[in-house]
Amino acid sequence: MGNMDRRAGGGVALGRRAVLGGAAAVGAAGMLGAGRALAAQDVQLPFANGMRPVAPAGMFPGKGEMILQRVRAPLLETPWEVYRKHLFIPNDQTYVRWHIPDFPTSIDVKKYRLRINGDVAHPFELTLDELVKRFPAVQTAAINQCSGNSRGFIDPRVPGAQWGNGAMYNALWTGVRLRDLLAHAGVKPGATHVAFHNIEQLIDPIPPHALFYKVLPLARANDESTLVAYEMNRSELPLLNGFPIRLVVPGWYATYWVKMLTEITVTTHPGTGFWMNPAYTIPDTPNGSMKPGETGLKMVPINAMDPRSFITSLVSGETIPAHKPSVLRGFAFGGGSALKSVAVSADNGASWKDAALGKDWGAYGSREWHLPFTPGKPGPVRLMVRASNAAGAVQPMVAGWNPGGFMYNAIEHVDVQAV
Ligand SMILES: Nc1nc2c(c(=O)[nH]1)N[C@H]1C(S)=C(S)[C@@H](COP(=O)(O)O)O[C@H]1N2
Ligand SMILES: [Mo]
Repeated sequence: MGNMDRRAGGGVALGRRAVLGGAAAVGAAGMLGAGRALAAQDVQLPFANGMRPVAPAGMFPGKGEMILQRVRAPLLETPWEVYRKHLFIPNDQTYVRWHIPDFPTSIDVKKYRLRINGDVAHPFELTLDELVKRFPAVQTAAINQCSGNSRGFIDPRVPGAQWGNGAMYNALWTGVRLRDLLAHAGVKPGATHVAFHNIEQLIDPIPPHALFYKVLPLARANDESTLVAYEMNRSELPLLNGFPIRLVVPGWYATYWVKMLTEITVTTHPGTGFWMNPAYTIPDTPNGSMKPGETGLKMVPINAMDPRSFITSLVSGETIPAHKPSVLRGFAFGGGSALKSVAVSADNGASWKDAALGKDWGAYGSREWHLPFTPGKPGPVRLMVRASNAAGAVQPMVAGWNPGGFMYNAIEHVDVQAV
């Protein structure tokens, strides 16, 4: 146990307090909203059949007001207003996505174990306290984005959660490097993949083929950015976002970010479970894009994200004074590689102006942008925003299409009126 005495720095005091602070106990009935009236309030997501109820603060444990996509298993969307106010999304308003209806509504942190096994020389297991104390703590900003974020905008529409843009959040993650855990176990030569299991399998008679487990290529698991995280925005993880520990795979879609992680198994197998294949696969084409109805394409597991950018200082329908200087603002991220540039067009994409970028939180986090803008003559103005990343990906005018409705990243716009 080479790391036995090593104490991690900075975030760990918080981590220990959070992890040792006791069980996150929640009544099952309260959690699932049974017997609680929904709010009288609705919100209209900007697509056909986009009307959704708003879940009031407290309907779900640890969560404020959220757009209610589904009660069980919970699908909760972050209201757009939240992104207008925060670059790091507060823990009580980060979106929530579970696949399997029965997952624990309380966690006994004393009994919780993380096992590392499979094709390794020294399988081992850790209590949460050991995980925090024995391995160095790392902090990184990263976007958690559902593969199906913005699915409601995909044309032609496809089945699945009809999210608006609220199935993403930028957060500061604290945890240990997965590769430190793997190195400690000693990965055997010939291993190619790492499988991640979670607590759901322990509590429910789920048929094995339906278990939610995910598999990463060994190289991605060993990337220095991949973490087993125990804090989000310097607090313990909200129960619904994976308390007490989850996988964080910066730059890759959140389907790999296994919550309530219990077991890490090194293997020679890419994984056959439903949630690896056929679910969460994309055509092996640029941007995972194909024509509706096209056949014969090779399907591969979804992987790195594409760049996206948003305007937050204005929303469609607002009026702005003509001829008066103002500053446009928003946020952007690069996806699988660092954000390179953000540009704005006020003439339907004929010309673009580069925006200034705010603080760089690292390749995988969100970044603010701003650009001075003076509307010309009175009348309608469409403002578009477009991001590009270090790998050369640029947001397209029209989103790609695939049957899963994944990877939507078209150029966003707001329609305002200069008066
Ligand atoms: N244990 C577990 N982990 C999971 C899932 C799940 O259903 N169970 N869903 C995955 C998917 S598809 C997404 S989009 C993210 C959502 O993370 P969040 O709930 O923190 O937003 O969790 C991932 N990790
Ligand atoms: Mo997802």
